[in-house]
Amino acid sequence: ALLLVGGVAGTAVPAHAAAPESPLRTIVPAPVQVTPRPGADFALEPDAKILTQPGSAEARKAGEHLAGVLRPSTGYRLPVTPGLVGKGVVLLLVGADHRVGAEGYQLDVTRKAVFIRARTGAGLFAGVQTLRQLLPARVEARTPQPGPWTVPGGSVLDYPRFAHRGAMLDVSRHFFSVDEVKRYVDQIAAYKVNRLHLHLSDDQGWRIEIKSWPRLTTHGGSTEVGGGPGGFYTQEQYKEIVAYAQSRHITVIPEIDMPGHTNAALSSYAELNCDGVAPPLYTGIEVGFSSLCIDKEITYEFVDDVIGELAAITPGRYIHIGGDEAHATTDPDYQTFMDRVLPIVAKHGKVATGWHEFVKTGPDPSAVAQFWGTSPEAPTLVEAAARGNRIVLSPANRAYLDMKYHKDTPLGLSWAGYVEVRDAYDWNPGSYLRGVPESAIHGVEAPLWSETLSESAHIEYMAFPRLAAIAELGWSPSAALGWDGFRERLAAQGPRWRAAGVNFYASSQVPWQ
Ligand code: TNX
Repeated sequence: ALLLVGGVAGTAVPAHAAAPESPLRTIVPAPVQVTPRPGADFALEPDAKILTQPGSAEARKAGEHLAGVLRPSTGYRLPVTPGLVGKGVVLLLVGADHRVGAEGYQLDVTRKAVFIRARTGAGLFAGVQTLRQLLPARVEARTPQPGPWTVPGGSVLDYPRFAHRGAMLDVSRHFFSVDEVKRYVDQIAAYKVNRLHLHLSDDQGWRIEIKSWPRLTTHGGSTEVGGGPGGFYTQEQYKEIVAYAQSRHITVIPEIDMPGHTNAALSSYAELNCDGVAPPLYTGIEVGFSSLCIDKEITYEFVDDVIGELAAITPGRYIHIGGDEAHATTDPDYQTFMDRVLPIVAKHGKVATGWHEFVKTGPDPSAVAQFWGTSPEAPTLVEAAARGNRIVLSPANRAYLDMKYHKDTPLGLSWAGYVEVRDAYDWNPGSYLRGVPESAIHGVEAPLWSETLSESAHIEYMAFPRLAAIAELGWSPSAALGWDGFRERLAAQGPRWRAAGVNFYASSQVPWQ
């Protein structure tokens, strides 16, 4: 069977050689290489099996995930069993081209079977996401749909351009439940996003249980923007989110925003304030008014406890320390603060990442800076890149999912302008920052701030379709990018989102199917 797979690779021809309506042409993010093979369509039938590499728990997990997607809509049994040969979908951890690396895959569709080969579970999972998009859109429905379930004949060779393909969710301005976060995890995983940055603290709410400082959540988590009840994750619930994301090959990056954006903490503990007086809870949307007390030793005991507890329940290597909009902290104080806090992150075995302001303090080269500016002229980032720091790009006028699409968008903000789908898509992360080489770019991330958003339908309206645009910039090779192609590929996602019940914004820039 393996020889057969190797033998059907065929001559690489571009995706547009496929029939105009073929889903091979509309995969998002665009794959590295697509080779249509007319006449070799595969039909998934009621007795199909999902065969996984014998002895591989990772292949089995990818198989179970695929079965979980396919069973509700097809109504088929789709047993997941170890094996290499049979009618159905075969997931293999042998025989993949070395180019697929740690997250890529090869997918081969023949008349007898669909083969997905990778070198890791993450690669198989990515291949499974592509296979979903090769099936009819109604496969995304959660109730039984009519067949046939045809996959177009051909091959895909695919792997990511950047290591970091992130989505950020602000659970502080409005709290989102564990189930709401999981729903978003599933939606972003379909576009090969591999990082979920959770903005866990801000002026309006502290959302993660810290056992040594319990009032952070009992008091600091008790409200949100607009005065609603807020909420927080217990450490067990946080671990549940982390594990759920991990099962989708997404690493959680938790953020504790400091030294600004800390009113919820300052309100919870009077001793964290320079004047010893706890301010009231805050439910507005102004920024830049709060600061931890830089000169008090208890500030660093607090940070040590918080980072320590968070590091212990976070398997990923990064902790995000915020650092943005510290307008209530003087420059020398900001420097003092970062000089104390960055070693605390390292002491707990983690690598620091933060909003780009913090690189002006000269962190060690392992630190990753998240750029959120609106101008490609950013001297402090040129210097940081020259010192060896890597950069995640989230330019607000491109990648901010909370910006309105246009003046009448009912949700969102507009301080960075309106961000239509084309604005979100039409830029090149490799050459965006003047004087920063592509080798310094760790990846891209789409932040979703929640001042105006309080439920999943709001998240979806702002994230889709723009999240798919940022995901493609993070994954696809620059040769595959281009607005004209993207809007066609995006158009094919519409029926998928409708079938899945995703409340997307049907931009007039896209010729929706
Ligand atoms: C700026 S971007 C902020 C956030 C706001 C966001 C709203 C950044 C690092 N800070 O505090 O929520 O704008 O778009």
